[in-house]
Amino acid sequence: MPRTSIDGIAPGPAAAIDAEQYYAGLDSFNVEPLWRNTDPRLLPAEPKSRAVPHVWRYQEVRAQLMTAGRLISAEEAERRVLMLINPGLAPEVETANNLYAGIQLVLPGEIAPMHKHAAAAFRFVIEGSGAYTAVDGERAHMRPGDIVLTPSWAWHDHGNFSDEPMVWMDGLDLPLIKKLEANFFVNGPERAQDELRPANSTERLYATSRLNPAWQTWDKPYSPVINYPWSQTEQLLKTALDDWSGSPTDGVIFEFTNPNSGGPIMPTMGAYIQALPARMHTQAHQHTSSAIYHVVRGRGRTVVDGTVLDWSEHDTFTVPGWSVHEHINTENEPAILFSHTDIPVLKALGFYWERACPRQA
Ligand code: GTQ
Repeated sequence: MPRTSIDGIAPGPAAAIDAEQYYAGLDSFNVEPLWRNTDPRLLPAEPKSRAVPHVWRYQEVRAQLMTAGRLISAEEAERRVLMLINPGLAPEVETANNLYAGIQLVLPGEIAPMHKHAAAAFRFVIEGSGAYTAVDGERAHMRPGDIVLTPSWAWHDHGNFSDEPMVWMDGLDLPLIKKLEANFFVNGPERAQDELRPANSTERLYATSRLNPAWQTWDKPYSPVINYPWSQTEQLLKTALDDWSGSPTDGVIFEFTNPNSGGPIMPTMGAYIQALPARMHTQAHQHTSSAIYHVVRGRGRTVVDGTVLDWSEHDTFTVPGWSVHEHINTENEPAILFSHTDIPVLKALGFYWERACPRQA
C-alpha cells in the first residue's frame, strides 16, 4: 500500500524539521507549544499565590489619609480612599487575589456623591459616628464596628453630619469583577439620594436572624440587610466566648449571613467576625480562599508561609490563598478580627479546599 499524505505533505523523516526555526515561527500565529510551557502558574502541583502576606499599619495609613483630607475634598475625589495594594500584585489594584480593600475618609460636612457599580462593596467602620451610607433610598447610620453593605448595582452615597472625621475600610470584589470584565459604573443624577424609607428601618426589620419579615419579597442574590450593627455583633462575641472555644483554626468565628438563605452576604464575598480567646495559638491550615483581615481589637501575630505578620488595633493584613497560616493572640484579652474572603466564589464553582497543616511557630 502506498503511504497517504496529509494535506498534500508527504510524510518524511522528523529530522527534516528545524526545531528552533519552528518554535521561533509560532509567535506570528499567536500560539505556543504547551509542551514547552514555562508559566509555573498554569498547571502547578498546587496553587501558589502571587499575592504576598502583608500588614498595612493603621497609624501610617491614617496619617497619609488625614493629609489627603487637606489635599482634596471628598466631592472632588468622589471617594477619598487610599487603596491597599498588595506588593506581590502591584501595579494591579488588588489587595488579595480576588479582593480589594481601601481606607476611606469623609470629613465633617462632606458628601461622597451618589453612584453605583456592578462591583459589590461593604464598609467596615473604623472610627467616627454620625455618618450615613444611603443605599437604594435608605440611610444607614455608621458606628465603629458596623458593617454596611452596598451590594452590586445598588445606589450609594455617604455623608458625614457629625463633627468628627469618619474612617472606614471599603471591601470590594473589584479584582474578580475586573478579571470577569463585568464591571459597569454610573454616577447618580444627584449628589445624594432622596430618602424613600426611615433611616435604619432595614436594620430594625432584620433585628434578629431568626425572625424574617414574611411579607418581604427578595429575589436578589445578596443580603437585604444594610447594616449589621456592632452592638449586636459585640454582644454575641462576648456571650459566645463565655461558653465556647470555637474552631481550633479560628477561635469563636461567626459569618455575617443573608437571612433569606443563611448563606454569604454577597455572592462574591463572605464576611466574618472572630474572637481569638486570650493567648490562643490556633492550629495551622491552608485553604484555596484568600482573606483580608481587619484588627478590630487586640494585638497578636499571624504566621503566613513562614512570614510573621505582627498586628495591632485597626491594622489590615492579608493572607493569600493556599498559604499555611496560624493566628497567635499574644495578649490576655480576646483579640477580635473582622475578615472578608472569596469563599463564596470558590464554593460556588467547586474549588474550595482546606487542609490542616503542622504549625510553623
Ligand atoms: O465607595 O463606591 O474604595 O467605588 C473603591 C471603589 C470605594 C465606593 C472604593 C469604590 C468605592
